[in-house]
Amino acid sequence: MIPLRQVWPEEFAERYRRAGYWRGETIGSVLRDRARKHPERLAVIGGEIRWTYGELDRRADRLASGFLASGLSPGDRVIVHLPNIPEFLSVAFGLMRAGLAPVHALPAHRLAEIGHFARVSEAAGYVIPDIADGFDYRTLARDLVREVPAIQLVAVVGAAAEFTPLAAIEDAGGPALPAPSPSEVAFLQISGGTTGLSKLIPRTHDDYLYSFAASADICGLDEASVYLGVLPIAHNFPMSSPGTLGTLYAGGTIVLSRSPSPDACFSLIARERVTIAALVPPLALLWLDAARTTAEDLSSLKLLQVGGAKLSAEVARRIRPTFGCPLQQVFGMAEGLVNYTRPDDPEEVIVTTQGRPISPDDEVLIVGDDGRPVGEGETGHLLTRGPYTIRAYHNDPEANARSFTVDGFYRTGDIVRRRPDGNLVVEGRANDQINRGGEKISADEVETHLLAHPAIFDAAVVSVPDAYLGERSCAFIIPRGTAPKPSEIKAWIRARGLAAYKVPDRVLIVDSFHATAVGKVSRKDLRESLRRQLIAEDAAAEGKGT
Ligand code: OOB
Repeated sequence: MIPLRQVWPEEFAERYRRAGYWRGETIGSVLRDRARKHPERLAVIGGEIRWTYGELDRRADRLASGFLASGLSPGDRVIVHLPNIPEFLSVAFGLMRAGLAPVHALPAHRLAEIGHFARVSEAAGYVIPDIADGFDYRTLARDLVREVPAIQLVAVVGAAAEFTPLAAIEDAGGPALPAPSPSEVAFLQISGGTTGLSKLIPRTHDDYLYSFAASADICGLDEASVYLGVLPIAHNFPMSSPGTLGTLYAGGTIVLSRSPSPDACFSLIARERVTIAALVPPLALLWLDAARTTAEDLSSLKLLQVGGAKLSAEVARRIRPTFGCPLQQVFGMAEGLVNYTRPDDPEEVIVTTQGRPISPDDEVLIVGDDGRPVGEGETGHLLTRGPYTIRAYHNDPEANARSFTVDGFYRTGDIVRRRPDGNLVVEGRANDQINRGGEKISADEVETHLLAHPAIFDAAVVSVPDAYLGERSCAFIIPRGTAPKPSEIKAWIRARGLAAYKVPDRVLIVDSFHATAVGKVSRKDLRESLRRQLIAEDAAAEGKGT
């Protein structure tokens, strides 16, 4: 088994320790400490469940012992594939306390993605709900264990069928817990995926704890804070920016919503007096619309965060007047660097920028295509290095060679400029990642699955601007023989076991790629050319009123 590692050169590690960023504590110890201080305070609310700090802490301990008693050993990886339920937290803390590394999959992921995570992480366990959002995760587990026999434990929240009920693991008892080291990898996050499949991101206790603790400070969280988990809490944004972990760090209360809809969330905000919530831009639009006519009392909100994709200034401007609290733009990545506008920034900064880094030791480098730093205020590629930005992906030497400079800077793939006041403005992306309302799609990955279709000769997946999602995906298909229907092509992608958000929104059957596009030396140029052509054609069609 390839060990999990995330190592900074000693001079950096020393600097981060000396500055007090890395405190030599584990994520599990944060919960332990808060549970000792205020065991009776509410830690997490979800559905019918209301767990105090003491209760969450006890459940995490029991699960930690139980996982080890079930045959897993410290160092093993366990894919956590849970929706926004309190058990997500007891499982994640339980695994980390046992020295087992959670691999945080998103609820939308299906067999193609989960199988990939399982293989690359060499996972030994898989934790699922029975049924969530109408999908039976046990069928996915059956397919997974057939494909990846190394999975020895499938734990189910709810009706377990032939698998192991989580409740049984919690009651199993087990050995004394190991003491994970703060510089060890605590868990694996999933990258958005640029060239091909998602990479796995090993995060250490030291680096991650710093990122959510500092985020909690920046967002002014304290014991009175009530955080609404709207986006899937496995994602880095709602997990650590400041998210669920930042809330526990501050001693606040987490409220979990199973649905991001304004109906469900507004009544939770009113009932639990929610103070902070994190959204992606399309959700912010929905919430803005619904807030105009809602009967619910939203006056407890103190901060509304929006991130994951670019928020337009027009929409940003409407947040404060509508919700009566400041907007916070959040521009981050699972690999590390997170930028925030600060709650007391001038409105112009909040509305038109994506904020500035968490840490004084976040190094931000903006370079041109030639790799040299651009002039002050000019647009270029964002590279970054810092106390919570990784130096390497797990077990992927090629991606590492591509994604990191020899000096250890992470190439974010984002095109940005920095204003004189230090705030960053995101101008676009350099590579072929489609950002569909915060959900990231690799054009490469979808093309690979399209090309596996017997009636597809060639395929190119591009992003097209979309008023609601920011970007949508469009697949250009050159058929082999009789062209399949667009609906068949979409069904094909689903049947390949890909997450639904990766199904192309639009499928265009073409005889050949446009004259201007053929002969392009790279796929990247081909996609860009097709994208421009499509945008021009759509604009022309709109002009004609069709
Ligand atoms: C967050 O993390 P990921 O890993 O799903 O995606 C990272 C990418 C960034 O490289 C950038 O391309 C895009 O998502 N992005 C934004 C953005 N926030 C993220 N693009 C424009 N404006 C923004 N505000 O998405 C993530 C992780 C932690 C906190 C917030 C978001």
